Amino acid sequence: MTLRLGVVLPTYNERGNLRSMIERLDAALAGIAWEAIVVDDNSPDGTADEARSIAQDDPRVRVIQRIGRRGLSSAAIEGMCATAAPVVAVMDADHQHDPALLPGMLAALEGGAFDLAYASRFAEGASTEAWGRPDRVKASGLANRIANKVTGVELTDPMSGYFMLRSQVLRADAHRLSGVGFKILLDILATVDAPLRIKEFPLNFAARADGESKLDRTVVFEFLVGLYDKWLGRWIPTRFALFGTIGAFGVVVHMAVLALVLNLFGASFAVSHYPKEAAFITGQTLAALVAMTFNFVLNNELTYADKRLRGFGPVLTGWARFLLTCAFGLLANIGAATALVRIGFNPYPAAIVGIVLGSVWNFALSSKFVWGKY
Ligand SMILES: Nc1nc2c(ncn2[C@@H]2O[C@H](COP(=O)(O)OP(=O)(O)O)[C@@H](O)[C@H]2O)c(=O)[nH]1
Ligand SMILES: [Mg+2]
Repeated sequence: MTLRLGVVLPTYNERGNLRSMIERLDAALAGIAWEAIVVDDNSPDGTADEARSIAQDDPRVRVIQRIGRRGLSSAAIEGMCATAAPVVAVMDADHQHDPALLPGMLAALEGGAFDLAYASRFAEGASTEAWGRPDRVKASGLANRIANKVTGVELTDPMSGYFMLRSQVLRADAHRLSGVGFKILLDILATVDAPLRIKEFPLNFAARADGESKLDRTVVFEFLVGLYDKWLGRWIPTRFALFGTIGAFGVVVHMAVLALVLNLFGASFAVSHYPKEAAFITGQTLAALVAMTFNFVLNNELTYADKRLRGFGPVLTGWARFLLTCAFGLLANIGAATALVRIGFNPYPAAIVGIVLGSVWNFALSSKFVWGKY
């Protein structure tokens, strides 16, 4: 039997869902030669081991275990490139996507009338009741409306994570996909130039079987980041843009804390010999600490959401490393700006150069030293 369909299952902590998921694929795809590719980002719950254990008895199941990487989109892309099947599908491993739709989707593609089939949570006849998450339904609805505006493709659910297309179409443009975030279908729609003939399948979106959602908190944020990455990311890398934006907010925080200290405690320093300086030094130090902590927390939550430090120990170490990085960044900033002023630059542009240099330094170093592997 010639292989007809590859099913990519990106997983993160789905150990408890995997075996029954493969059983359901087997039942739904009776009579079709298929394989499943589990792309696991080294889940701490041992999902990859579970996948290998299933694969020992069922060689149609294959495993890609990625080390030190996170991300649904890039996992899906790598899985889709790893199959020899002419048609490839991507679906969640948590039973929210009904495998019974697969044969119909495959028939639509193999019949030649369509290039892409996908399951919509919001099409006529679909439902999201069983999901039990009205908040997520709302967020997805909003994101879908924006997505339709910017891609110009009118779909009821471009944010769907359940779709199928010819592997060749995917591979032809795989190098141009952004691979950031989790909206892989949207990424494909916005990237592939050839007009795609799309068939929609209404989906009864189920509740997740076992475990918890990885994407709950960040849906709308990740969506916006994905859009940015698609349109501006090639000029200013997405992470740096986030880092810089948070840094700018950090400056505001710094000024607020400084003003607070000067206003509240400025007077009580009047007894000392150098009243103004003492208040200022205290305020400036406190403000810098608060601003750096603010930046650290926000970068940990947003810029590096995929590598987020968790737990008391790792967060504390990360925070200390971030402060250290910023201290060196400040030296680079002041050093460069001073050097420019010495050779006759106007102080303000010199200050800007210093700030940019310090930020690049902070970004480069913290990405390795705080959130990377050092
Ligand atoms: N490889 C990989 N899979 C992921 C990642 N995040 C989520 N997934 C998987 O992608 C699918 C959808 O994620 P889920 O948390 O259920 O998101 P939700 O359905 O939007 O709440 C599930 O099979 C997850 O295990 C990731 O960073 N890497
Ligand atoms: Mg899910």
